[in-house]
Amino acid sequence: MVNSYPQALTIAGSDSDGSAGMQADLHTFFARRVYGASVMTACVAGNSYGIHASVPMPTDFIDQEFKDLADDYHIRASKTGMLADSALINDVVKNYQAADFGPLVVDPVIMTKHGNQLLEESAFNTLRTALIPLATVLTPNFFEVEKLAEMSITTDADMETAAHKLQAMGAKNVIAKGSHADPTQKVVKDFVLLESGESFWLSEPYHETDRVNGTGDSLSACITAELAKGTPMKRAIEIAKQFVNAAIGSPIEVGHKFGPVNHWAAMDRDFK
Ligand code: PXL
Repeated sequence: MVNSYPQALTIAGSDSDGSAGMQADLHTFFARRVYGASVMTACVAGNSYGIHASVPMPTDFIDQEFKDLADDYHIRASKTGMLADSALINDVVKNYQAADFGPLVVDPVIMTKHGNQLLEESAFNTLRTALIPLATVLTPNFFEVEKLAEMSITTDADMETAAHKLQAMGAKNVIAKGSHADPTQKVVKDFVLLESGESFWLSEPYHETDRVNGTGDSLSACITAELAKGTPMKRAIEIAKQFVNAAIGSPIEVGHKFGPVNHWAAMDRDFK
């Protein structure tokens, strides 16, 4: 018997230590039982101490990666991760629009948790004007919400205003991720604004651990995997938040400093 699995695509950078980027996306697709394809946009050399080198892929190579998938595969949902610069964003936009790659989850990767810049400052506007309007879902972290909405956030009301600003840029659904900078906080709260105008906060316990590499990648990849299966948007977002919470809550000993999240702990779980 031949089994059939929905196919999803990550358009992202490779992270050599496997903790973030494309590798975290593919782990997540696997854990949610979705077949994962990848368009590699850049290559990053790093480990749990940080990123030490980064090279973008040539755009004609990226064009070929997209063409090969369009010619053969049936991609039901896609996500973007690290896109490095304006030329790369424009190239990804061109290729995404040239074929049917399903709904698009945009994780607007700008900087790692440890301060390595993964998107040139000069590309922020290209991200806003060329990519965000294509986003079925936009998944900025706290820092990216502030950068993209061009405002500082201190209250829940600020976060709600910023999410509406991002939706006004063209993203259909927005999940604006809350801060986890305070080691005494009890929960991490994300604000969700759906295409219908419905909005709500999602809250999960805060875990005090350094093993959180790949959190944002895994959240956006989990939403992508669920959309590939046909899960409704609100449910896809709820599952993703619980998936990431489970992956953070059960650390594994990989790397000596800022280790990866644990996709096994989150695998095949029935989330509420
Ligand atoms: O987690 C953000 C991220 C995305 N993409 C790549 C990365 C990282 C963080 O390290 O290396 C390639």
